[in-house]
Amino acid sequence: MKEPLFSIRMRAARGDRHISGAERLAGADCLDGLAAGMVKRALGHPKGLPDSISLTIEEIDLSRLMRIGLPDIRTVGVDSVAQGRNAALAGLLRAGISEQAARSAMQALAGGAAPNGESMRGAMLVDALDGRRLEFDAARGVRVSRMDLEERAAAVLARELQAIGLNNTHVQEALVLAAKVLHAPGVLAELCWSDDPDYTAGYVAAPCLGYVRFPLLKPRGEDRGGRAFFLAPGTDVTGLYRFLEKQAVLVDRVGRMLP
Ligand code: PML
Ligand code: MG
Ligand code: MG
Ligand code: MG
Repeated sequence: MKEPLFSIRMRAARGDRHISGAERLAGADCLDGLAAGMVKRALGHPKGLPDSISLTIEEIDLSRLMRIGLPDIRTVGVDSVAQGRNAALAGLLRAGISEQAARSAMQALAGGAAPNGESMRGAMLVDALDGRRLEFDAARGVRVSRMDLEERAAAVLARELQAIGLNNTHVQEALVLAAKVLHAPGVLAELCWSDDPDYTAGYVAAPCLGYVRFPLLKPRGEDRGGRAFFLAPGTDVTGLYRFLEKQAVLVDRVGRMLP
């Protein structure tokens, strides 16, 4: 990527309802095209028309850029939402999350984890043992920011996802986000299902599991969804916010596509 490197990010909302967000890292010559694409994406979102779209562009300190790889990716076929959620629960238990914490996070995602009963802008933070919510602001949560795929890795990923019929923006972006989250200090696992009404898939990611997808974690038409990051008890939450929101991360290699 060309230097200097910039973080460009978009957030779209209608009132206190989160509509859409996007994150990229890019050289100056790409910023106008990316900005136009992000505005178009915000205006065409299935959650409806936003009444505000924020775009932020900031130069990255390259001396502090961190390079990481993507987790391995696997899809577990399920026939129903109940089966999908049970399989996701089993994955979280294998990753060392307590049943109480896993169930309460799922219940929160299903019921709208923000105080207004809708999806949060960012992710919830959940104590992996007792299930307590640890984010500082329950409407906002923590937004994972300042990460992207390096160009060569993006080309390899697109080719490999294409071969298994999964080359879409949801999967690509979720993989990059999960990669950063799995490198965050104190995070033991992540649970996500989409807040987009027409996208029913989600995943559990953990260092011991990789990125495990479930095609059905919520009913079609449902727009409540989001992310929960499970934290080892005693995690420095302020430090974790700093890492997730501020540390620039470039993903420069892909994981394996597992059967
Ligand atoms: C989102 O884009 O709203 C999150 C999508 C999570 C699942 C992506 C996948 O299909 O692996
Ligand atoms: Mg999104
Ligand atoms: Mg995540
Ligand atoms: Mg979404």
